[in-house]
Amino acid sequence: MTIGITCYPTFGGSGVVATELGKALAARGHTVHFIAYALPLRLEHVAENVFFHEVRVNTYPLFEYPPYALALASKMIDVVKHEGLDLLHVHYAIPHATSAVLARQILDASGMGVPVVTTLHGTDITLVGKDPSFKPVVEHAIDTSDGVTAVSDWLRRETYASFDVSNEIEVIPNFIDTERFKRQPKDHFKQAIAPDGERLLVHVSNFRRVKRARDVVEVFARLHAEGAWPEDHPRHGQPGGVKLLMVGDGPDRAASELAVREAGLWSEARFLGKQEPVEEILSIADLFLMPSGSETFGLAALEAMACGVPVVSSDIGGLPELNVDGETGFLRPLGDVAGMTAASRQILSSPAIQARMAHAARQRAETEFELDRIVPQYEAHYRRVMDRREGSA
Ligand code: GMT
Repeated sequence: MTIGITCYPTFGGSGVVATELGKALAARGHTVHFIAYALPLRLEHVAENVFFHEVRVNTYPLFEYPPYALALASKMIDVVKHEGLDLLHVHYAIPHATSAVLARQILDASGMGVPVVTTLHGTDITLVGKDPSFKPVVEHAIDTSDGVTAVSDWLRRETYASFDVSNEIEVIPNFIDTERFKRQPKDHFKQAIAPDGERLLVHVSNFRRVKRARDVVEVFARLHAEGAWPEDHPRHGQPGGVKLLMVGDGPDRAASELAVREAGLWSEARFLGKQEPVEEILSIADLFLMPSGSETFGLAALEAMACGVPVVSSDIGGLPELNVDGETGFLRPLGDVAGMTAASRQILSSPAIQARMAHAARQRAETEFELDRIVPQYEAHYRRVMDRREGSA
């Protein structure tokens, strides 16, 4: 197949999923054309069957708001016509799905229309899309897409509950390359960060409010005060025993740093900023914290699990479909910092529990979310959508 993929190239999990999907499809012999306003971040390697088409929006004094959605639709039309695309797959409904159905409508007039698959990821449904300034347009884009997928069953249900749509939505979860994301021997790195055998708490996010990074700091401060040395450590029962690594950057980073300083724990924590490859950091982690206020799937937690790291997360959104309470980590109610602290201490202070959950986390990533298991679900979805459209022509 020759597939066009549109995504946000620089921010967020939807861009990562779209880019990794495109790379995986190319590795399976398909030709992939990325259409976006910048080169997707993880599209670092050149391949003979992967192409990138940049969408440029001309500025004009009249345009206080450059019409990106229209420039994108025009570029889609151009790529469909000249590269012979079989299908357009857009990630994140706003405005990508609308641009794609517009492009298809224009191409249909000359018999060149291709099916449009829309994948719903997150705030396109849970936040931004619900706003009255977008809602009717999002509903139209979902209902007129030829295929719609959502990254969790929770997101599927939420879409039906919040929007007046009737199109079928197939759940295809996020996926992970377990060859890349696996625990690597990084003992020297761990020794440098935690020289006295402290346990390592890791958080990876874009530090938007919704990630609740300050809850991470609060859990860390409580653990530190109450002591999180493992039960086989000579200092078990004393304060300390835990270090914090904060990975990523965004609006809440400064406030989180301040909270660490105010807690007097600056020497026990490190804010590393944006990091690639994150799997090297996850390889020295003992626990991953994701106290998010909203999370349709939780790709960062899946990356941690693939690296054999148990997860303590909130129990909202799609997280219970990923993190199994008492097995791969613990789920606690949103904002329950005390509960998350107790759950974290249970894992960090018992080497046996930590090892059992680390193993279960890796197993779950491998058996349920491995790339080779999920990518064929997209291929099958594409085939169904193409057959349906051919049948109705
Ligand atoms: O919607 C967002 O806040 C960002 C969004 C994105 O499109 O990058 O992230 C979402 O998509 C990821 C990939 O499907 C999911 O793993 C994340 O859970 C989800 N983020 C939120 O729901 C906050």
